[in-house]
Amino acid sequence: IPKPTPADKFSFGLWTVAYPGRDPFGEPTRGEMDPVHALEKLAGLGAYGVNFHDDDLIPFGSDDDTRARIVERWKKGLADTGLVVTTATTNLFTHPVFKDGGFTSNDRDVRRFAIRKVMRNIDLAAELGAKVYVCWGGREGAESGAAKDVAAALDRYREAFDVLGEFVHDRGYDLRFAIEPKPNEPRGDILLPTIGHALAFIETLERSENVGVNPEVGHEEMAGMNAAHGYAQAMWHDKLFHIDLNGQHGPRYDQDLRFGAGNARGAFWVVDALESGGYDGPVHFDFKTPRTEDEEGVWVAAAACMTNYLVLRDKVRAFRADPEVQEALAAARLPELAVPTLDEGEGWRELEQAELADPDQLAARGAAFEHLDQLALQHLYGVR
Ligand code: 3MF
Ligand code: MG
Ligand code: MG
Ligand code: MG
Repeated sequence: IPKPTPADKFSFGLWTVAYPGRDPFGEPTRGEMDPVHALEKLAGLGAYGVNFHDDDLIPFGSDDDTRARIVERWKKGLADTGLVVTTATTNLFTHPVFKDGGFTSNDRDVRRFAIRKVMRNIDLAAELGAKVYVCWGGREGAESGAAKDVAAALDRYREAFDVLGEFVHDRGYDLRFAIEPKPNEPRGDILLPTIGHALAFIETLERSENVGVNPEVGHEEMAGMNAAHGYAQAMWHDKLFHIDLNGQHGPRYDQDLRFGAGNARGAFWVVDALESGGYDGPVHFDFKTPRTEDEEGVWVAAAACMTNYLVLRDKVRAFRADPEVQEALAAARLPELAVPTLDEGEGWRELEQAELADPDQLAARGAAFEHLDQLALQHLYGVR
């Protein structure tokens, strides 16, 4: 069983390992976790980095002295463990003030408060060396129809990113934003529900080059989407700035299982997409240990996220290197898909005159995809 090392660049949200097991139907089953204890345990397991919401570290409403003390202790914990702050984010969902969202709340005073909350944590993120600032708009949405004017809400969403982009630029921070799409939960319907919605929205921003996406496997699968295809398209747009890996069993509530649990076949293709697409950012996990587990179970699950990534990475590499797979890829015409459809210098006029193949003959050609896919499954199942 492969062992993670910092060179693998695995990172965890502080909120993931510290999740105490609260759900809409039940009280927490585990106690609070000291953030510095989380650093020590994660470093011991071979992780590289951490990511945190402002409120994960500094309880909402802390006075300045408390805040300064917490930050100093956190910095010492980072120095002692060698963990890197890869990413930071803002909690714009827990406090009741955000019940109708942060950037898109109908209440203008809430929106102003939300942007300031983000600015304050960006200052801390930059100080700690984070390179990506994640924005998950979990409360930006609605449960009912007329309550949200989607066009006006998107105007306000854009306004927030434009002013925050200006803030980062004027402060001279080396920090990029990554929007995290999610279809629903905790709102009935969340704005920017998929990778595609987010990518289209980003193009409307003033500093769009500084904004990408942070897709989460489970969020895509909740919407019935193919997560690997989503990651691949985000990379095609040069917009895959960060990733949230976890596990999910199809369209249902957000399970946040450890990576590799849930849709194992989907996880294989996610790792393949990331590896073959050249993703080189932190390999970040956003999972929640089920509330059946005690703290021991939390570390089992955290370690398993990394183990499962490494196992799948070995499997996708073996799959890609397998000579029979290469033959099967050729038989399935993958190299041909990489060839432009029109010849060099050819345009629609030449195509209009060109001699075409006979459609009945084309239709008779088998695609040979089943053999290729079976080879992939045999690698996944460990029989090749
Ligand atoms: C919720 C999430 C969030 C985001 C986090 C980072 C609490 O489903 O995935 O986790 O990942 O807010 O921005
Ligand atoms: Mg999530
Ligand atoms: Mg999730
Ligand atoms: Mg997430």
